[in-house]
Amino acid sequence: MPRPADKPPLAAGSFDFPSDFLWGASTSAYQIEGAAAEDGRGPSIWDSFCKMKGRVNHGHNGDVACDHYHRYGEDIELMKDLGLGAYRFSLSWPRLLPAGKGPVNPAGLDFYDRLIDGLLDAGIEPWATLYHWDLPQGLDDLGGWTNRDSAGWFADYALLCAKRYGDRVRRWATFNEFSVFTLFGYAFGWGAPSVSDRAAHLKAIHHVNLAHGAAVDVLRATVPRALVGAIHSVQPCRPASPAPEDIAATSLFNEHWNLAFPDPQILGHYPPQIAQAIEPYLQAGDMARICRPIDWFGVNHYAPIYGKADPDMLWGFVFGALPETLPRSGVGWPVDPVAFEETLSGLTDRYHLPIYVTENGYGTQSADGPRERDELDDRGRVAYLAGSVAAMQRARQAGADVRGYFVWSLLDNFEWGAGYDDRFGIVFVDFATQERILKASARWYRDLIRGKAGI
Ligand code: IFM
Repeated sequence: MPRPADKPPLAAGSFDFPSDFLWGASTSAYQIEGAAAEDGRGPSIWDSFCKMKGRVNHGHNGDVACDHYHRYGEDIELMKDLGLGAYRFSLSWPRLLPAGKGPVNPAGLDFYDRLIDGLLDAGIEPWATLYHWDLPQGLDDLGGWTNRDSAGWFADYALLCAKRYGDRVRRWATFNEFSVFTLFGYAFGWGAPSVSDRAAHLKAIHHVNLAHGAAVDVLRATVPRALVGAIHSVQPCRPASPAPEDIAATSLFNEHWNLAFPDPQILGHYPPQIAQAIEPYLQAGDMARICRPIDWFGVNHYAPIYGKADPDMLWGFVFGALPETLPRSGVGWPVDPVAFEETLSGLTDRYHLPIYVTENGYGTQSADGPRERDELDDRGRVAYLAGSVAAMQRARQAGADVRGYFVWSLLDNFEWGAGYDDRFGIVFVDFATQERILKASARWYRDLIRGKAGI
């Protein structure tokens, strides 16, 4: 098995993607929209989480973020300038249904009309994600994803979106990164709604799976031409050491991170260790409700995970130390393009669906002040993205059915618990003035899309 360092890089200019390969960028509502208390938007669990002391760096929040709610026109112009074929955004459930269910917010509906129409006018295909972590607080008050009724709430929300936007939006994703928001929100307690409880976590996993299945049915029934998918965070899980306890912990970590959602949704069963634990929450017919045919697999990939045993953690696993030899991104994540290549090939073999890379990107950390300008010459990000595109090309050449790639992210934005310290954008955002400036990576991506950049 060749080690990462032994893989020859592709020669510059050996770029070999078909003309219909889709190049895009992704964002999410809470991370960029701002206007948190404007035009009738209701509170989400992330608004609440940000108010909890010490949970988000510097007490940052998404109240203003990139002010995309007001500046979406300027942002569409940026996308047009970059030559994006598609833009993946998420719809904000609390902006559309302020309490999560019940009365609809007309101003919220109008906002996404304007955004979608603007994208279409610019020749950019809108890809809508129904859920990127911003559960309405009103629903969390009723138990959120731990309440089995959440599947029905989500189906009703999906119906509202499908009816309103289905005439213009063909590409739909039910959820973004199922495993991340359930693990962080209900097991580790590091994200909203900040719970750490086994039963709550298992219920959340199962109900989110049921919600996915219900939404797929709603989308199909309402938008017959819809191409429906789901977006999973897939990162190879490797033990941080050869110790048997680290190997065992990492095997469970892998089931939770990589398999707990796509396996039941596509293969019709939970992975073995989770299947046992989830049994008490299963009702007759549930697996058929979850396993609904979908059209594409969305993969968000960044870096491999190194797992280790930790008896103090809820499930006995936690993130372990990275091998010393592995290069790291500006936020300390491993840089390992071969892991990406293997992930793409592995997904094709396991699920046999067309694949879209719906997130891939590189984080940097910058302090406030003039140092932020260093961000503009983001060579580390260019190298990472070029390495990813080359890995994707190798995977395609080996038979992986990868049809599109969305960089994370179009803009620097609210990076959850890291607040605004961590920047993933190819476009720099000066949060004091809301000025947008193309970084070197944005110019490189534009050239790549035009077929002018080497990888
Ligand atoms: O910013 C997040 C995004 O919301 C989900 N995927 C990972 C990104 C970087 O951490």
